[in-house]
Amino acid sequence: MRILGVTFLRSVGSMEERKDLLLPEVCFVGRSNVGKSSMLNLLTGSRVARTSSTPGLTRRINLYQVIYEGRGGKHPFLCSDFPGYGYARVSKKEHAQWQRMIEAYILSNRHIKRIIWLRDARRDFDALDEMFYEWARTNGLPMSLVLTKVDKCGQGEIAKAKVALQKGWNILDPFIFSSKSGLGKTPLISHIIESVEGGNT
Ligand SMILES: Nc1nc2c(ncn2[C@@H]2O[C@H](COP(=O)(O)OP(=O)(O)O)[C@@H](O)[C@H]2O)c(=O)[nH]1
Ligand SMILES: [Mg+2]
Repeated sequence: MRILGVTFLRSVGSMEERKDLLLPEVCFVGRSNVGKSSMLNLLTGSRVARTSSTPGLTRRINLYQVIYEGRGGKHPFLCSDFPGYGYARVSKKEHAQWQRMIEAYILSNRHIKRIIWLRDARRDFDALDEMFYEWARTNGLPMSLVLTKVDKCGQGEIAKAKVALQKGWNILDPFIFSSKSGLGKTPLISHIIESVEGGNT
């Protein structure tokens, strides 16, 4: 299973603006600055997504077409890079707008095969993470958790983060990932392609 190429398609603010694209979709969501764009670049071996050390700039959902080779040959899927939540300088009102847009997009989108939820391996859950996780769970969304930036962690820290997730949230076996070192790239690509090839839509 491999990824062969990627191209940027468009930025959208609603499902309406993407409904002509009849492709299975995988969403990358998480806090601002957690490493969503870097992950997309690493997984696709490209520099297609803009990464930034200044968080909070993306307001729309960036759609990319990814070509992969799976069991059934070569096919495209959509990868959506979501605007991040939890950016400190965003007002309550702006956050509410973000939430409405994301919720409407996800709930009205029948093409979604998986939501890849990125979290910094070193951070504990806060109110926003909790809200997002509970919302996704309540709506029965197919979601996988990726702990990012593990190049900054020791083995002990990763193990501790896993235990906390299991105890506090009943989340088992998150993916361990680093865009910097490339750790976890192969299993994550396999997981994404398997999600695209299986399940709903
Ligand atoms: N050390 C380390 N830094 C990372 C990693 N992934 C992203 N970053 C850095 O974190 C910042 C935000 O990354 P970006 O991909 O733009 O995050 P996004 O806002 O979620 O799209 C950038 O400065 C990246 O270089 C990682 O795995 N390890
Ligand atoms: Mg980004």
